[in-house]
Amino acid sequence: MTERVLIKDLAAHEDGTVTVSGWVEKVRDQRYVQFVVLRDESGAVQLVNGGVLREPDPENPRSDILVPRTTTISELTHGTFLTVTGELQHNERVKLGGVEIQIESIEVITKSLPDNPVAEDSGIDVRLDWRFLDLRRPEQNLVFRIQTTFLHALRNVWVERGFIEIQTPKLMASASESRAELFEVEYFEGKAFLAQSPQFFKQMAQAAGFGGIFEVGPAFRADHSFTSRHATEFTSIDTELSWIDSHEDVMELHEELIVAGLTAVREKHGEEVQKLFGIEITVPSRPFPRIPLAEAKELVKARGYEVPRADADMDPEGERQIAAWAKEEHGNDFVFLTDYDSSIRPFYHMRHEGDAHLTKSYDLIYRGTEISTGAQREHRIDVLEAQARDKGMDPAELSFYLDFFRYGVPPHGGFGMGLNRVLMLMLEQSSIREVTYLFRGPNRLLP
Ligand code: AMO
Repeated sequence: MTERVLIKDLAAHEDGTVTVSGWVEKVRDQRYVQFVVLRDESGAVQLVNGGVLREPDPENPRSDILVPRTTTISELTHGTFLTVTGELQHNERVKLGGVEIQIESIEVITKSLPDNPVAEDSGIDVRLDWRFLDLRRPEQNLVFRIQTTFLHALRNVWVERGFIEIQTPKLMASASESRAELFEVEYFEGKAFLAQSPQFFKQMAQAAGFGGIFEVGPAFRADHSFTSRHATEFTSIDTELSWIDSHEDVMELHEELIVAGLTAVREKHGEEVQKLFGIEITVPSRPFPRIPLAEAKELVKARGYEVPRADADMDPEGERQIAAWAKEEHGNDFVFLTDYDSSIRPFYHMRHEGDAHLTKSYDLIYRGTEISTGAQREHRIDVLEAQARDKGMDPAELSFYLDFFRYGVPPHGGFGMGLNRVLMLMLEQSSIREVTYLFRGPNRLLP
């Protein structure tokens, strides 16, 4: 492979011959000097042709100060991919990184069509149509380096705790969450459904004796909505663990993972995030505030907002209000809403012993938006079957799942967390479209 220097490393590199590769961002073609701004995945640098002293040519007295302009440079189009070798020079007067490269040779690897379809002020739809061009922007590149760091930090926690990573099937014979948001696909002579969550299979790992497990994978929801936080396909971070006493144990693991992820992002990318997004990565202190849903609704009411339906989940404005309360009272961007009413929770959530209307479950709110649902699961088959019937479900349809509970299963619980929502909120972006590699929504299946 060609010895290529990443542009971000040029400032620390000693003067001398270097080779860099990247995309042409700008060409300034002057009478005696040509400038090219070249960008790679790590940064941008100025390339110069001309304006340097050379050995005088006795035949041509002016050649001592002028290097000929080249049409190779004049004709470079935005986005053309080059490899350039030249003389690296540190020069404080160069605004772009304090270095420049005097071009010695240029190799045009691939030319770009001259009209860039993505302009600085292009709207999100144009940017998503041309996502590969949009992703060349340094802040977009940073999003995915942050995602890598965040997931790596989570994996470290799981691996240190001895959790096993699993990959569960995304083609299923039944729904895994609500029937309403289910994608049905043709499956040979029959039909299949796209997995809405690995819920059943992560619980199966508990019956299989895996103990702690995790999965980071796609989840599908036929959600015909166009909000900033819904996609039809998203990345779900899932974990499940055995031997818990209650949903409190799940919340503790959840906190540990969030703090590890944000700490790693802050340490590795904090400065760059400050520079490119103008924001701080903040790490929450533990424990995050916890508040039962019913109390949260009262608190929100006292703040002057009434959640429209008392028997329903918190609505988006309610979530914003409770987040404002958590920030004001506890200085925390995160808050757990706990003990949801069983009428608004799935059949597999365990209910409280003394009060069967309340579940041992929670949602985690980050900066006013739900990022997670978690719970202790019901592991007693008779209770589980009764809860399924209670929800109007036919236990026969769920027999493959219910069988997990007929042969001995430890008490367990877990959570699912939307990766795209976490990134959107962490980086204070207006939509998950900005932080999803390739967004999928009701109107978008391309590229
Ligand atoms: P739930 O349905 O609440 O719970 O989903 C968990 C988390 O997944 C994310 N999410 C979405 N993100 C983007 N677009 C969507 N359409 C979308 N739908 C959900 C959210 C949400 O909080 N099986 C349970 C989890 C569990 O109990 O382990 C479940 O799927 O961030």
